[in-house]
This record gives sequence, C-alpha cells and structure tokens, in this order.
Amino acid sequence: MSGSSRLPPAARAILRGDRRALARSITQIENGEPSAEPILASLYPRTRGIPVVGIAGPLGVGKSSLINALIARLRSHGKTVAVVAVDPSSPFSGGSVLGDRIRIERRPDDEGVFFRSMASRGASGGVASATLEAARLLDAAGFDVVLVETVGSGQVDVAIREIATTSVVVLVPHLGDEVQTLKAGLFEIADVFCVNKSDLPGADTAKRDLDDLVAQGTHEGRWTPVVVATSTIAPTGIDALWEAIESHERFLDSSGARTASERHRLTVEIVGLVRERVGRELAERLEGDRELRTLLDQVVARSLDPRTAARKLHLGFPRDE
Ligand SMILES: Nc1nc2c(ncn2[C@@H]2O[C@H](COP(=O)(O)OP(=O)(O)O)[C@@H](O)[C@H]2O)c(=O)[nH]1
Ligand SMILES: [Mg+2]
Repeated sequence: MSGSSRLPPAARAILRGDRRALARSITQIENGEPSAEPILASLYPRTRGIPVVGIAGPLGVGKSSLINALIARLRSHGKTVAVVAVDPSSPFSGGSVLGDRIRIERRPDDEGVFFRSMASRGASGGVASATLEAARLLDAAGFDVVLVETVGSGQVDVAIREIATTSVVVLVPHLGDEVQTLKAGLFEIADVFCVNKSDLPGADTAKRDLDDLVAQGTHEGRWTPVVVATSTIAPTGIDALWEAIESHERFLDSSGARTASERHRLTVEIVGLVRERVGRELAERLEGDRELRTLLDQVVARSLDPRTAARKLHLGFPRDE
C-alpha cells in the first residue's frame, strides 16, 4: 500500500486488522484524547463510506435481538460486521444482565465481527461525534457494515441521523399512542420501520397503520420508508429487513442522496467541531481575564447588562494555523 509507512503506527496496525489497536484507538476517541487525532486524520482517506445502519427505538422492542439476527444473516453471506452500542445499558455477553434484556452475542472466534459500546456520558452530541469517528476507523479497518444500536429516547435517536446512512426505527405491535409520537418525531428519522415481535397479536394492524402513515408522507423523488414485520423468536422477516436496508443504500447511490446527505452530515460535524473548539478556547482565554473581571464588576453593580457586557468583550482570536 503506497504511503503506508508514513502512517502513525496505530493507524498501520488498524489497517493490518489488529483488533486491539482498533479498540485502543476507539477508547482514545471516546475519551477525547488528542492522540486519536493523527490516527483519524491519516485513516480518513482510507475510508470508503460503508453502510452505517442505525437501529433505534424504545427500550425492550428487540433492537439487540435484531442485531444478533442481522449479524448471523450477514455472516452467512460472508460480510464482516462491526457493532457499536450507544446504549450503555445494553451489555454484551459477559457483562451484567439487566432484566430480560438481550445481550448482543460476542463471537470471540469470529474475526469478522467486532463489538464496541460507547458510553453515553456527556452531551448527546459528544456520543454522536465519537460514534461517527469510531465508525470511520471501523470503515478503514475493512468492515463491510457498521450496525449502531441507540437508546430509545429523544436526543440520541435524533442524533442517529447524523451518524447512520440508513436508520431503522424498531417498534412493536399495539403501537397506539406511539403512532402519534411517530408523526411528531421518529417518523422523520426512519428509512425503514421494523415492527418486531410480529409473533405477538396485533402485528398485522401495526404494520397496516405504519403503511398508511408512510403512504401519507410519500413524495415523488424522495425515499419512501419501507415497513417490515420481523420476529427474532420465530425468526421471520430478517432477510426482508436486510433487503430494505440494502434497497435504501442503493437509493442513496442512484438518487445522488448519498453525496447530499454526506455533505449535510459533514457540515454539521465541522460546525460542531468549530463550536467545540471556539468554546474551549474562549473558556481558556476568559480565565482570569482582566477585561472580563472589570465588565463583571459592572454587571454585578447593575451598571451594565450581561448582553452588553458580552458585546463589549474584546476577543481577539489569533489564528494558529
Ligand atoms: N415475542 C417476542 N419477543 C422478543 C422478540 N425479539 C425480542 N424479544 C424479547 O424482548 C425483550 C427485549 O429484547 P432486547 O433485544 O433486549 O430489546 P432492546 O432493548 O430493544 O435491545 C427480550 O426479552 C427478548 O427476548 C420477538 O421477535 N418476539
Ligand atoms: Mg438492547
């Protein structure tokens, strides 16, 4: 491989398929260690833009169970898979058992599967950007697909849009009020709806309700979400689920939406990084700043209001590169 020798040793190890180096680098990303930066920068040109599939939805709907089923399906088709669980309470085998929640099966003997959980401490934006960067390393490491399981609540679910190329929203029969919620929020993020636990009563109605909902929101030239019914107990619908994901990935290429949404995602990412950096630099500059102290005295004394003080502050940002 040309230019390989100029790569940082950790990046070279990752390209060689060294799983421990990969895990270590992801930890550095997770902890926001600057040592991750040269690794990410040097591997970015080696990424191919593999499918990153987000599996989102409320707790207990069967996301981990579906991921196990998808892994089996993908492995039997010779594809390698990396799984990132953003849900901190979604333990892998060997971790603690929480209620009757399913653990994503570790496959220690299978080099074609890699697991990673990302602690969702801090802001959801933090998890999103760490997950995005981890997915890039997994791409450079040669995996064919990344599956991301996310917690079911609000912000992280929405953040899946910034990470995943295809978003699957998992639901269960007896949607009831959930359909209303969907109209408001989740509907915006789903490329594929998965009605899991279709072995339970009410699955047909739930699928019909979703089909109706999707039909109402159909637009010429836009992707129409696919609704699939699955069961991980009876195993059914897993092939259909994967085919729906693949057909969305094909649509991204044929419609030009992949480039457009990639540009959008990268814009959000770059702006977020700038905001983060400016915020950090600002906090550093203002620490013990004499001008700020003087302004603060005036604000405390009610002779100046906070907004005016903020405008008066002279923030000369020297450019360092
Ligand atoms: N009846 C039924 N139960 C399921 C199905 N898939 C998962 N479950 C059960 O639902 C519970 C939660 O599954 P889990 O995969 O941990 O859900 P997650 O929280 O969304 O990751 C477990 O008890 C599973 O055995 C299914 O297709 N049918
Ligand atoms: Mg889970």
